[in-house]
Amino acid sequence: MSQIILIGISAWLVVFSISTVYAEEIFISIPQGDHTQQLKTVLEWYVPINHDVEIGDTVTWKNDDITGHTVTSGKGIGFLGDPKTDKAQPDGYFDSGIILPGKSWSFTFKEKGFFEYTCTIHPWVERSITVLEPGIDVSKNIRISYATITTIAIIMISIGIAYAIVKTRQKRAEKSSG
Ligand SMILES: [Cu+2]
Repeated sequence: MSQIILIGISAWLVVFSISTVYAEEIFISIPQGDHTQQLKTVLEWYVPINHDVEIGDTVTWKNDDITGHTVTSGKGIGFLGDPKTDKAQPDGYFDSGIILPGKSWSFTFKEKGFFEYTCTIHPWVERSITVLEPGIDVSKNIRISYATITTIAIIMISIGIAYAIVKTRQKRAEKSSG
């Protein structure tokens, strides 16, 4: 019985270690009309303001608009900001430079955190990427990292091995006494 549990846990571990190796590529559209300040709220209905990714994932932005845009980390000017007087505040973490219509640009996130970005040409654009530890979403608010799963699995394997050793010793003791 304990052998079956051990095999099960080992298989589970292998599956999870494989899935951490394959980082994903996430595609985000720079929507058509993004150069129009008046469309900001409307466009956010179909391009979410925030995207959750995992460490190691690559995000590719594709410019589906008719003018050039940038994907620049930092703060925009806010909904009520005036692009004539206010400017975006890049923080230097990433900057695509101008992405022409139809072109794409990618960035691989190697550290976890919350990263806001804007467009230096259209600074009312304010979106973000949340980089999470690789893991599994248990619910909307709970996320278990692979590190936690691995720790639990190692503890369970240790218990399984200890149980198997005790059982084997018991059997030997029974044989020698009987
Ligand atoms: Cu833009």
